[in-house]
Amino acid sequence: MPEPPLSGGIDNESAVLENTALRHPLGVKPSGNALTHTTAQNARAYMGSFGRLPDALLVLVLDYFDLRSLVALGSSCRALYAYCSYDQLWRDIAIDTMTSDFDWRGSWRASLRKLPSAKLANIDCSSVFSDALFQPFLCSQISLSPYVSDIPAKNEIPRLADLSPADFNESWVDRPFILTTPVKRWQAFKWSQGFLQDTYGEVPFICESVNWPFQKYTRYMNTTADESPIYLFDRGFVEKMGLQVGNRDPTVQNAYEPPIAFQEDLFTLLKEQRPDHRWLIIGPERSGSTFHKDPNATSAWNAVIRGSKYWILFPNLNQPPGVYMSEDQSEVTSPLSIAEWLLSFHAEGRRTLGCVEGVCKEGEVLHVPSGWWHLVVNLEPSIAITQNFVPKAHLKSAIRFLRDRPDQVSGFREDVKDPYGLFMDRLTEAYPDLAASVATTNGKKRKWEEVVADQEGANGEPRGFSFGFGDDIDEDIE
Ligand SMILES: O=C(O)CCC(=O)C(=O)O
Ligand SMILES: [Fe+2]
Repeated sequence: MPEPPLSGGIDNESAVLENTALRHPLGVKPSGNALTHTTAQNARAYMGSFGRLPDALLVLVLDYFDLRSLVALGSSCRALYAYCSYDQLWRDIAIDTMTSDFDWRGSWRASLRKLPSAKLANIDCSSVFSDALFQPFLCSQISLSPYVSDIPAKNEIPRLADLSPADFNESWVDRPFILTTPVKRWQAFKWSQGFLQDTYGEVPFICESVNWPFQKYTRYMNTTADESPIYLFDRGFVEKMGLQVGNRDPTVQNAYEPPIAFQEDLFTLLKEQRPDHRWLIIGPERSGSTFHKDPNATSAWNAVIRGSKYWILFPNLNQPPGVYMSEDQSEVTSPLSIAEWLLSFHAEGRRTLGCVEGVCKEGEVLHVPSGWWHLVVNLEPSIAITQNFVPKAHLKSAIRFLRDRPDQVSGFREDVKDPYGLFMDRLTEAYPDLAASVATTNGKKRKWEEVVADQEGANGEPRGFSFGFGDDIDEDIE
């Protein structure tokens, strides 16, 4: 009788890995495969004291090693060669020691060793069984299509051809949706990678914790095999690229403007003191953003200029599976990479109440309502612009956030010491009635409170000390 096939997730997959393209570059196999090998066939037996450390702990320990130590330890035996070649360890060192002459050579290890990838030793490690090494490789290779297709009808993000500001405020301000035709105007700008490279090749952009000239980032982006590729996420792109925001002259090519539905934005009252609010986002396939809510209870639009993005969103109070939050909501713990979340929690997420999902294609814009959780993954190399804004319907949420969670307020310049007071002052100047309707007796007396006091009723009773907007749209923020 033939031997029955192995059962079980990754281990089972490993049974067929040897003959498929999904072979770890050094031949490392998932831990479960050790069960079918004798101790003598397991390279771990030759690792000395290091062999006593559990798989994941060994990787954590090696994360403290410097470059020379990794090279030295990696030359001692096959298994330690596999562990010490783990590119994430080299990435951490490279990022900690980044200099302007860092030259990307296809992998972090090749770059730090200043060798072409092909010149690195390629030792057969098929007798090394390690989930800690195999899992990140598997995650860097999984096909995204099973996760982004067959979206249940009830989860589909609505798609609208266009939307007026009035309709947005009336019916859509609390719902994710995709606008399918709003950004033709700014497609006039040549947003190709090649054009950007020729024009801004030497200009540094913020790419997570490194600041790389655009040329260096594109070299990285086009050849990286990282499980979670570094993402270009730059808040100063308008100034760096000399773009014109809101210029409607059709002969001006380097202009873009927010889609009309989103042009009401009460944070514009903060003028040059407003917190960071617009970003250029560029990344390869599989790059993206893990679960988060947008800053300061703002809403956002995200326009895909090149490529496409898969979005999955959950309403404020429906925490996505696999995401944990501290009680005061100041810390979100989502220890999983995007691929790990898709592998482990996507199916459950899809069944969770309130979950919506969809693909935002080139030329389309997605709306993220204030307070919604979202995870985003690029399905192909993508270029996008995102902008955060405060529509009137979410004014209360933004004010409460600034007032009640000062330690979580983000993106303001350091010299803005009291974002809440500043915003209330500006709101009072521009829209005294609106400010009065959201005023509160909390905190010190401020200019806006004086204005409210000036408006006391004929009998001396204070007016305006209520949050009444005639709707309960933001009660969940409390
Ligand atoms: O990766 C993306 O495009 C999403 C960005 C995003 O969620 C954000 O800017 O808050
Ligand atoms: Fe976001």
